[in-house]
Amino acid sequence: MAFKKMTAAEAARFVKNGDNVGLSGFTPAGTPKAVTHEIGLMAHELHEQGQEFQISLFTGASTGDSCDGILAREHALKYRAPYTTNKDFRTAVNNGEIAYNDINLSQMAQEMRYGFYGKLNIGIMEAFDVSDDGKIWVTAGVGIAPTVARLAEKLIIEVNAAHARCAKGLHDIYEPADPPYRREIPVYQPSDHIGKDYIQVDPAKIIGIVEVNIPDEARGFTAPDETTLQIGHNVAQFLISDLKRGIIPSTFLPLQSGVGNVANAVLGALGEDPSVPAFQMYTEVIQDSVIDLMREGHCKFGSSSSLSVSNETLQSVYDDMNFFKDKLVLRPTEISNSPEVARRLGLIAMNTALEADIYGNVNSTHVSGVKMMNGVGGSADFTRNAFISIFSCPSTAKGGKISAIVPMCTHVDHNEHSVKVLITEQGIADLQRAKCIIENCVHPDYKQLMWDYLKIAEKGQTSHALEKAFALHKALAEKGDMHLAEF
Ligand code: 0RQ
Repeated sequence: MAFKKMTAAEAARFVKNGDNVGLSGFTPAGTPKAVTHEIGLMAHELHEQGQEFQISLFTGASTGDSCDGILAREHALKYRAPYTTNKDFRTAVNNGEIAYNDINLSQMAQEMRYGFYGKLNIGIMEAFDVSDDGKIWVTAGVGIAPTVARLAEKLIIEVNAAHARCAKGLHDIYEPADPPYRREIPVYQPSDHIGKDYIQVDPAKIIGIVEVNIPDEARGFTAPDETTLQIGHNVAQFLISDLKRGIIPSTFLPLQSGVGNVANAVLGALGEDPSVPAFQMYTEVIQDSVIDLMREGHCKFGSSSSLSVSNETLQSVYDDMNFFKDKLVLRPTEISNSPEVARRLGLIAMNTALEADIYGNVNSTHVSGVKMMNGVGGSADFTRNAFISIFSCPSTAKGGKISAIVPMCTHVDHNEHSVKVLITEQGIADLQRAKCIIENCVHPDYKQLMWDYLKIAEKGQTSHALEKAFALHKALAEKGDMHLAEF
């Protein structure tokens, strides 16, 4: 390799106070780990010396503790986009310490190219190989890597030996032209390849290579329980019924699935149900359950921006590349989440709500309307453009003290115009009308409260009693339990 080799600590010193920094990867998959950790340590040192040090950070999606975690704890982040899941980051954002721009993931790369965020001073990429002429092969997640590679003034590459070279050929790197020159994105099937398997950069931009051997910081899932299994079963029932009615074509349609415990359980349930046909996925994250479904033949193909799987699963995929090579493709997020492609392919979008209201508006991000949970992620990219958009969640949270179905959402990420189906462990609400949602999705403990609310609501296209719409949230804030709401 013709490039200068350096330690992660040496590489971190190239990052200066006020810099805009971009990373490869999507979720901890494909995200550099060593240099960002060292940036955190450097921030600590500089702050102890009384010096200012904060950066603005741009990624494909969430990262691991070696990035968002340490940088939040060391007060090294001034601005961050577009999505994170880290607990310490969440605390810092909700304390008002970090300017967090929670934007639709499909828009991140193009907005950087449009110049909305200023110039990109430095890009840090995780790769499993780099050629002397500037070809970079990224690892288990792509995210905004092609745009970071092109826009960054300087590039640092973490070559991570934990990712086997046999992953070559798994990626499909394509960056659309910007308006007014953009043409269609020519993906007509989830398995279509439209680009190259590497990112080409001017090698002169690569200021250093950091050799590491660090596994991904995969998040563990809570094992499916009775509630999430029932939600999964209900989603499967809904899809089978729409197939039988001829609403969903008999060839079936590609599935998109969000992240988290609920999404993981739903996919598992779909795979176990023999009446659900073998399916393809066009999605942004492939979780462990999908890899199992591929081995079992339930999932025929997966297009994603990342393999957000446990390290054991990732290694097993790498070990079995002959089997997986023609069943997986990893794409930049603006392609995996492209609204144009989602609408063309007719995706069945399945995402998760924190709360939903009796009209089908969905809050996926803000607890009680104020505290950020994770972010909207790619859920809106798909929800607005899918063939059918399904949201699911347990009907209650926090041991039953919170009803996930409320009269009015305290924050709306997905509105009634896009959300077509709401599913809890209680049942399925296909038509987004108040009575149907209360009858089918609300937990029995909260049904009477909802009927009482409808009784006092002023009649209209969307009936509401505005002064009482947040009575359940008020009861939760004041008495710790939504059951104690009074109208
Ligand atoms: O809290 O962990 O303290 O117990 O929220 O809830 O039920 O474990 O659900 O892991 O599937 O996450 C919406 C957050 C769901 C996720 C969300 C509490 C609950 C628990 C988590 P604890 P569960 P999941 C593709 C698409 C937006 C991004 C997205 C998400 C915690 O799916 O971030 O979809 N989605 N991206 O107790 C207060 C309520 C609550 C509540 C649940 N009503 N009020 N707390 N909780 N409901 C992927 C990407 O974009 C990368």
